[in-house]
Amino acid sequence: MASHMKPLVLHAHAHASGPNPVKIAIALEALKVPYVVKPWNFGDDPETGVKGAEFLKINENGRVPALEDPTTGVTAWESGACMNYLRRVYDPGNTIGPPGSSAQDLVDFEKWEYFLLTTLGPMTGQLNWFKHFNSQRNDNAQQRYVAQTYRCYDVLEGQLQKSDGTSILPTRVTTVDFHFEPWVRGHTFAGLSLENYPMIHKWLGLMGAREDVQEAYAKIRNSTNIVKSA
Ligand SMILES: N[C@@H](CCC(=O)N[C@@H](CS)C(=O)NCC(=O)O)C(=O)O
Repeated sequence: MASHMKPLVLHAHAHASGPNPVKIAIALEALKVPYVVKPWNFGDDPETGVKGAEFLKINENGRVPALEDPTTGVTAWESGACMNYLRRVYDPGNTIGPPGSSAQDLVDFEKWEYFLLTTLGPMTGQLNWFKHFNSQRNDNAQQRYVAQTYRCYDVLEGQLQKSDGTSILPTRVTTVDFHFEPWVRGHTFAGLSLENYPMIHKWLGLMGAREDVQEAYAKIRNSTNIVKSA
């Protein structure tokens, strides 16, 4: 990357517990794009909270990730939009985008991206909510989201068989893998097991061994410029 470019600002959660900012950090690491992580608390503290006035100026939806690029003046939020911005602007050689260029290749890329964004991610998110955060115990809701998340794992397991567990789209790792990585890595927090998912287990091991993945987690975990705790 050009040495004169200003680092991008990745807005993330202060305690690195949310999966969505991690995806974007992995892509930034993979592309060797300079960035800093700005951590925010959950909640509505006006200065430090994702639902507070300062952060709502960046993302009116009050969620992380958000991504600011001082070189181009672009602000993005929604991890899918952040990811595709990075691909368009910082991956001219298409090293982490669709592995092929046919109409089918492009649809394949998008369908797995959307499957994570609309289905596996939200089902796991709801499971985490009912398991860890809902003020009332609701076994019925929890069971539904366990079943739905495992159903997504079934689908992912089948897809990974095509590459013998090396990448979600056959032939190479793409941003689709980056989208799935933190959600699947969080399976233990969600109370799920990979015992019946050998391909997912293998893929997660390979992803976790990558330098860009390790750096992404470390950088978000070590981000400290938060003003105060909520
Ligand atoms: N669809 C959004 C989801 C973003 C999201 O839910 N982020 C979580 C952290 S992983 C968050 O900011 N939660 C704080 C809140 O809901 O107040 C995306 O893909 O970026």
